[in-house]
Amino acid sequence: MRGELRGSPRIVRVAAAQMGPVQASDARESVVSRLCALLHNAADRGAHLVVFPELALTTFFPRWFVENISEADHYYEREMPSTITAPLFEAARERSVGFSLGYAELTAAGERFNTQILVERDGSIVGSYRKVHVPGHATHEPKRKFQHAERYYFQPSNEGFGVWTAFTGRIGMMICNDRRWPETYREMGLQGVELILCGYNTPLSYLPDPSQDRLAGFHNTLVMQSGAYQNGTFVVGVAKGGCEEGVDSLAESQIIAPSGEILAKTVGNGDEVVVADCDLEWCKNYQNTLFDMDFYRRPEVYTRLTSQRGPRTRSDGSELPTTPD
Ligand code: ING
Repeated sequence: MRGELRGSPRIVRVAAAQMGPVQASDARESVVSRLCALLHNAADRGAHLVVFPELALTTFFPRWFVENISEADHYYEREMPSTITAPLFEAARERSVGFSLGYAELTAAGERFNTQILVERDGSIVGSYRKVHVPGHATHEPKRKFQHAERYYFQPSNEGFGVWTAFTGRIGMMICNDRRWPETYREMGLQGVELILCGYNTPLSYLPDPSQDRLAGFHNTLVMQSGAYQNGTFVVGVAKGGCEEGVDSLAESQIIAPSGEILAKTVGNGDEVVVADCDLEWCKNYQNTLFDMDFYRRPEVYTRLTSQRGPRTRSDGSELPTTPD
């Protein structure tokens, strides 16, 4: 075990820039103005890096189903930046503040991803991440009060999880449902991640099991605190909250330390900035002791983690039929 604890500080002042709802009628220009105001607010408070929510530029359009998917094309970005989003990049350069932004991506090849980018303090795009764990459903489910048809509008990325060297450390990204899966954090933990940036749009009602609704906030913070602690990394979760097109969505954006402690948390469900000084050296206190992976992990024993998608046995021990991959 390496045992080395935190050395001279490597402080990144991070801002969680939570958004309130974006209604379907809200023009992108007005949304970009809100994002710029949030960035300036964060910059005024000395932030180096501003984290925005998932699908920050539009309303959460997977709540509706359209038979002809090209009717939804206007919700996607074909280029980043575009003339409409350029003001955000300009504001970032002007204030020497980096940011992470979630948006719907439509590639020249016609692929549709739920995407998040990392932009350095000079306005250059450092990296791009496409959502791996796509929740919800792929066909119209008319019985639902509202759809969650992400599997119709976005294809799951096969690119996995990246970690980039920027902002004096190792920065990773994940999007919304990704935060509920421990594999997400470990894949980045095994790349030495020190700060994971996550945007989310989470309705307060989970139609497949309403008994989970009262636990939406608890589950949100549970998974991010656990992921942070178990990988010795900071985690920043940023919501698009409030009542969006009649759907109440979780807010509770927060900045979490490698200890699992919450350093900052929003109190409203609208546009709101919270800031925390993240000393990336703090990660060493966990990554080089209790969670020294090179010393303690047993990948030779974890054979099921990548060879199986789901369990092979029922609760009575009988074998499940193997599903074709
Ligand atoms: N949203 C959800 C999330 O994982 C969901 C999926 C919806 C979970 C409703 C619980 C309740 O937070 C996205 N966008 O992944």
